[in-house]
Amino acid sequence: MSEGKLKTICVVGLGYIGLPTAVVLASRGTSVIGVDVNKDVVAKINRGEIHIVEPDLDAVTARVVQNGFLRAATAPETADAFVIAVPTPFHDNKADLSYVHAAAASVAPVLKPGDLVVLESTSPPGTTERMAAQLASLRPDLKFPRHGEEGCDVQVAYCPERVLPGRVLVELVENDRVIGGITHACSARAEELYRIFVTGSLLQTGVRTAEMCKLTENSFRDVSIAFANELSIICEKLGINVWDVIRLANHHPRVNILQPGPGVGGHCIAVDPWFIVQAAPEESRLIRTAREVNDGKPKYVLEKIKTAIAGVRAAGAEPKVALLGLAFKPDVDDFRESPSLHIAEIVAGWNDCAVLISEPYADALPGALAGHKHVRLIADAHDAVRQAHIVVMLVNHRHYKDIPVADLGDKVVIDTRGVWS
Ligand code: SAJ
Repeated sequence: MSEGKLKTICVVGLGYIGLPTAVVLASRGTSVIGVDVNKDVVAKINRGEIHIVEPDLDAVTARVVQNGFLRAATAPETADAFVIAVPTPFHDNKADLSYVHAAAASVAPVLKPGDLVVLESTSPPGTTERMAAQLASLRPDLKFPRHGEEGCDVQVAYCPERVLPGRVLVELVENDRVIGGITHACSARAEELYRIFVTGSLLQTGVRTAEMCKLTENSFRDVSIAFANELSIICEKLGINVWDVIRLANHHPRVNILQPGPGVGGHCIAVDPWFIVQAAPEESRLIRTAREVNDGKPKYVLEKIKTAIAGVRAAGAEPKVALLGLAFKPDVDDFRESPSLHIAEIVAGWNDCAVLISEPYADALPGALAGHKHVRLIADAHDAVRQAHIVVMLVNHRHYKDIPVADLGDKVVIDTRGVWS
């Protein structure tokens, strides 16, 4: 077993995490092979272009591809370390680990003694050890780690990503990382990899603790947002401005309440708590309830829109509803698991009002919104607001900051984000 410098790194999965990781590694002068099963994504990256929106990522990608440090391919190639950053969706109350298994199977044939394999994908506790066992069955000629057994040919670790979409290039470098090796030697080798680009602390621990840590972080945030969302419904019932309550309560030195919204979206916070519920269903009462509170928020917003539409119609007008924002959160182009998109699709499906959609990150109407005569994408948000009887603020994109409050004058305003409240 030779464990020299990590000169070549293969990143498997070039999505929202894998691509920035590959690019940042390459920007430190490491030779990186980025792997994705999607040929179009591979071709695009090899032209120095990117397929996601993330501040500054385009310029750095263009540079590292041009200077030869990053090359994309459709299959893994020989390298010193492999970083697996593929999706782990949640279907039918179960984590779907098929992409992790497929990625591990694709890496297995090119592994050699001294290599490191790190799983970054969010996973239920035990996944990394199962992945190591899968690699061992595919490569019986190599010794893979098992708990407590040092002296392996290939090191295997789990290191969750913790970056916030919209701030990925900064957080990839500055955030502390939890590194869970199957053995101490695995953790130490993985630390060498992350030291190439991370300036934050590298915190070594056991593999299952690292897996649970990732799920815990996102569940903590989900529970906190559920508290804010529940508070918003309580305050509305009591005729109290929830945004004032939160702002003032947060002056207490030990209180830090998050912001209510139209629901919780994205592929992490709205999903990861279910991994914990799946692992310990009886014991996860608070975590499950928080998920239910956050999942219930879009329905609450929809009821308000329905009442507003009925009010406009009762006053003798044909209702026009402006929906501002479809993304799962401000200033990103990501519509996955977006409560705002879900709300827009349901309003469009009612078929009883004109729907004027504003979404600065969409060139065309996504999903089930396309193809309806009564649903239009309006490029200028001011224009959508001016035309509408009902204005629903769903995503506080920075583009909406300069909508004059005076334009809202006689309209029914449903402000789920507290922009004008
Ligand atoms: N949201 C609120 N109120 C808030 C904050 C967020 O309603 O006060 C909503 C957002 O609008 C969005 C959802 O929650 O719909 C999730 O957004 P987010 O900004 O909280 O988180 P994500 O999903 O973009 O990223 C999270 C981060 N995790 C934590 O903050 C603990 C990030 O660090 C993780 O790397 C990422 O999940 C991930 O990949 O797991």
